Amino acid sequence: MNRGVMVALLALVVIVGVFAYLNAADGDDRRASQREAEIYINMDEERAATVDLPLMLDLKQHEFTETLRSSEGAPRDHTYRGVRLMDLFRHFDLDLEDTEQIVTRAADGYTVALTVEEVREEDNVYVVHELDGEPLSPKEEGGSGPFMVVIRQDEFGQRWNKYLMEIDLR
Ligand SMILES: Nc1nc2c(c(=O)[nH]1)N[C@H]1C(S)=C(S)[C@@H](COP(=O)(O)O)O[C@H]1N2
Ligand SMILES: [Mo]
Repeated sequence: MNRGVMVALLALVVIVGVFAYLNAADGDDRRASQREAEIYINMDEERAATVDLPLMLDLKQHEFTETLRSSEGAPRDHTYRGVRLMDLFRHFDLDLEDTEQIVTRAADGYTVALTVEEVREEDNVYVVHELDGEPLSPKEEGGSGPFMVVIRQDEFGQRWNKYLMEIDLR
C-alpha cells in the first residue's frame, strides 16, 4: 500500500471515530433530557399518576417496525420501542370501567382522543421512548419525543401524538 493511501485511510478512520463519539454523546444528552421528562395521567380532572422513563423501563418492552409517512420526506421504515398504554394504566391500577374517552395531549397542544376499546386492543396503542435504537429526542432538538403515542392501526400517523405530556381519562 502506498503512503498516500495509508494516510487517507487513517484520516478516514479518525473522522469515523469522531462522528461515532459525537453521536454517542448526542444519545447521552437525549437520554438525560428524557430522564427529566414526565407524563401526567389525570382521572376525572385530578392527577392520578406520574410516569417517567425508569418506570416505563420497568414494564414489558415492545419493539415493532412501522412506516413513517412524514411531511418532511419519503416514507421510511422505523423501529420503535416502548410500552403498551394499557400496561401503564394497569401498573397504576387505573380501572377504565367508567372511562368513556382517553385523551392524549402534547406540548404543542395536539390532542388525540382514543376509545377504551382501542387502548385495550392487544397490539395497537403504545407509548414509545426509542426510535431505531436511540432515545427519542425532544421537540427543541427536532425530534418527536421525549415520548410519543403510536397507534399502529392508524396507518398514516395523523393520530400518533408526538411530544406527549398528558393523558386524561374521562
Ligand atoms: N404533537 C403532535 N403530534 C402530531 C402532529 C402534530 O402536529 N403535533 N401531527 C400529526 C400528523 S398530521 C402526522 S402525519 C404525523 C407526522 O407528522 P410530521 O410529518 O409533521 O412529522 O404526526 C402526527 N402527530
Ligand atoms: Mo399529517
